[in-house]
Amino acid sequence: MAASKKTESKKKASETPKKAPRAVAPTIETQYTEPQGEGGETHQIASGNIATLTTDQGAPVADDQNTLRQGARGPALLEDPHFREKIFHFDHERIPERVVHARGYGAHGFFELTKSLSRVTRADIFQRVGERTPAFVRFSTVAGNKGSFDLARDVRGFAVKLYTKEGNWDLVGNNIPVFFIQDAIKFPDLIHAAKPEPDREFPQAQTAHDNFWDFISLTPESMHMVMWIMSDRTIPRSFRFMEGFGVHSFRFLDAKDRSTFVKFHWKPRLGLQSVVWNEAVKINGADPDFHRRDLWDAINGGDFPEWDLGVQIFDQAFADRFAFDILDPTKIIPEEELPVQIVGRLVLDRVVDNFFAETEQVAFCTQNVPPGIDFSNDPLLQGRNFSYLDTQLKRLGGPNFTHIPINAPKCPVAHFQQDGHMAMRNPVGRANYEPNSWGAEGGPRENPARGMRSFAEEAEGPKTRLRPESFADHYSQARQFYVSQTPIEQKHIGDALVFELSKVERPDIRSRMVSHLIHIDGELANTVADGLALPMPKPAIAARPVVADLPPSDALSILKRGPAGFAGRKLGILLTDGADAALFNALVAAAGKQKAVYEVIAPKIGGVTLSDGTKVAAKHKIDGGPSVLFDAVAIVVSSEGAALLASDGAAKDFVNDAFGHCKFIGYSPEAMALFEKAGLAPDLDEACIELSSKRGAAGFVESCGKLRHWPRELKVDLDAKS
Ligand code: HDE
Repeated sequence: MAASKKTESKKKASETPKKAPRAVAPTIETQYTEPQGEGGETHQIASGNIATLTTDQGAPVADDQNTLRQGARGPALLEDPHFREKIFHFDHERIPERVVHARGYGAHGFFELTKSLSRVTRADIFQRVGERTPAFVRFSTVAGNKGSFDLARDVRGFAVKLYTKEGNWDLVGNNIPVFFIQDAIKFPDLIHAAKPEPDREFPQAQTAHDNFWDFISLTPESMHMVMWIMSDRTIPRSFRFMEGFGVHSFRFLDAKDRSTFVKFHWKPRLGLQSVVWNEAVKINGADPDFHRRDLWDAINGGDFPEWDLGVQIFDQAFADRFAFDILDPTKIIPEEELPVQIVGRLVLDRVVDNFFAETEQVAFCTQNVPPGIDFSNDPLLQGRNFSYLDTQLKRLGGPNFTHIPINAPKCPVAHFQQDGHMAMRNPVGRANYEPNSWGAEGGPRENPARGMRSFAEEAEGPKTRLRPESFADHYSQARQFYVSQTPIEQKHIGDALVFELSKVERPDIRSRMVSHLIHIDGELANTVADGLALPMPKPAIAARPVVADLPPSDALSILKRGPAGFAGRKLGILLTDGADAALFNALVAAAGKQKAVYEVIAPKIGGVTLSDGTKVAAKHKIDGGPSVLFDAVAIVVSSEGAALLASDGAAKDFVNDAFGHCKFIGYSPEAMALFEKAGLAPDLDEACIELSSKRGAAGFVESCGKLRHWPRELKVDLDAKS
């Protein structure tokens, strides 16, 4: 009470000069500390080079702490323009989140052409080797809302905006090369089924529920995609270690409008990597922002993520003889059958300045293609071309979203569209129509030579709602994907199916799903039925006989496309007071040599004092830095430190999780006391490496490049044992 009276008297004293808005002269030193309530906070007043706070209209603001009141304890006055405007703006801060792909993270960079494609396309971006085109990329999950966690089991969006000299090209792809459905008309059903169930609004950001599997098990065309989403592709270690795909067949058009088909691929230079499911679940608790933090840290640390752009180019003759319809988005063209040619690289080298302005407001539209790139008749792509423009109108509130800097082309824009909400780019001059006779002042004119032209594809036939026969094989490529995986990857697919279907309440849905798996792989169907304790159902009716002998494709496996070393990965070093300084230094040097990063975890955030007296600051306290946040861990402790950790639940979880997730573990001999208490000592294997010398540290970090010691999983997992 006393304090508020004090505030009241201060306000009274300053009432007179406040009658008119008063700019605080920026050169006058006016910083003061005065009690503003119980807490007596400090407020900074404009001075020196600190700018003066203003309203949206530019009027300087004198007091940003108190609304205008009738007497210090009286009612607020509606006339207070600053309060009114501030709250008004706040109340309207959010725009509708994306109906899908709401959670995402973006960064800037460039595309550089390494091989000219001028033979097959006149697209300007593909003409001159060495030329760079500015790019913005947004990665996303599909099902979760904007605030959901990063390690949801989900498809990742991989949307690339290329600001070419002939207009923006949006290649709006995913980290999986096929999709659930063949026709855009089923998209709302698919997404409704995947999103939280409408009555209860859960579960968030996951497909492990009845509605999703009900829809999927009634949609055989999804089976190829089911194999991909149940693989570790949907729990990537980071955006930096995943592939991207344009999915659909597109067309390239050359200078004479001759067409070749093309499929686009992004291949990460650092190799593919995913986490394991139990780890994903724990990462979501430990750091729900794991993927966005990873991208932010890597770019800010100068370790710019990089992808090669690959193209599969083919003609109509190839399309005619290929075993599947190249318009069917549930099919791939295996790389072994049609090699991927690398034609450029994409580098992300700048984080955003403002998340909302750039990542939230970026608007991708599949229909944004420059001259020289054209669409195929893929019915999913055709539906998307309509949908994306439509969604931006809703999300960004009007037709002028290309005036927002992140969406604005970086080449000249000239047309007769005008006005509308928030118009920023307003044409001058008299003519706003065409044709006109105002000559050069009459505005832009069409340009048949440079302009966008479509492929003159012949089309005829009755108007109909028919799915082509050539889209009817739903299992053969699903099987091909499955048999292309390493045994441990196959196990993960089985585990994921058992996990997801165990969350499904209705036994008939579980059973219906297994009835499809029988066509994909008998062993997989057995594993899943057994994991669910379910009698084996009859096989689903297949519209086409399954082609069981499609050759395995190594390109479909994550592990066969893993990294060459530990570069770009993160080592967690758990330290205690008295830990061996030489060993710590050797680990740090070895990590640096491998172009990996490291972070220190310690009992207290203030850090530790090593054996030689040096102090090392910690990045994490043990329970804030569990081992799931690292690709490999080293436990470097003194005897006293080990004894201390052996009594700590979080420290025991740290080593147990690292072990259970098949990570490489380096340790100083003293750490054995912790392993014993954690119950691990008898099980330590060759990927648990004692670090007794400097050379040992270097060898350990090199081994970490293998990322996981998979044989261990078979010993620590009940599903593997049963
Ligand atoms: Fe999308 N999709 N989608 N999609 N999609 C959207 O557009 C849609 C599909 C993809 O980071 C929306 O701006 C339909 C396939 C990505 O901003 C919306 C169909 C693929 C992103 C939309 C599909 C994608 C979206 C929501 C079936 C992989 C995020 C907000 C015909 C090739 C882009 C928005 C970003 C976003 C519609 C299917 C990828 C509603 C109708 C297939 C990466 O317009």
